[in-house]
Amino acid sequence: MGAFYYHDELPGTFTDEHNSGKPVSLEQLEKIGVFYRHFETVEEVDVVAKERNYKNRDEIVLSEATFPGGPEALQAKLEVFYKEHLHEDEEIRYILDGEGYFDVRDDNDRWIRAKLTKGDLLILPAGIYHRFTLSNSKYVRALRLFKDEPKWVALDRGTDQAESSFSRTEYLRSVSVN
Ligand code: KMT
Ligand code: NI
Repeated sequence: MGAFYYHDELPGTFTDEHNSGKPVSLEQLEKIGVFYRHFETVEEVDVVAKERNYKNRDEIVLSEATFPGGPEALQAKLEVFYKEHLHEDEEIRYILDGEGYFDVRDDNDRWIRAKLTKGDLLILPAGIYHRFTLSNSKYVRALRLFKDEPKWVALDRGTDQAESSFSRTEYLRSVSVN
């Protein structure tokens, strides 16, 4: 089951839990356009994907044992995923096995951490700043669902491309009318 809380913002290894002890409700997440569901089967994921017109998906495995290039290459990949960024399209993540943390910015620019394990599904709206990391168990297998062509492009916070992107403008508009 998903667990949602404010990140403690303390220094240290980013794969640590960083639980501040301040919980976050699903209503709070919805206000910033983030949706959580728990599904036992991929068939249930398929229903959501169909409803929302998703056309593509892939499966990603992040583990020290199987990552091409080994543990160092995995660590480098994790650092990329942990850089604060946005995407131009909404996207769905569904955890098939293992666990991971998605951090999303709330409306006061504070980090909310979503700890996801097997069966958890998260919908991230286009234009929200976020980042991802494995936990200390260093293993996840997940489905990544894309509306159209897989868009791997991550626009890093602080760059003009991110700040002035259509998705960012639209995202800020959508949360301000909530
Ligand atoms: C993202 O959008 O940052 C990711 O897809 C991270 C990896 S998915 C387990
Ligand atoms: Ni991302």
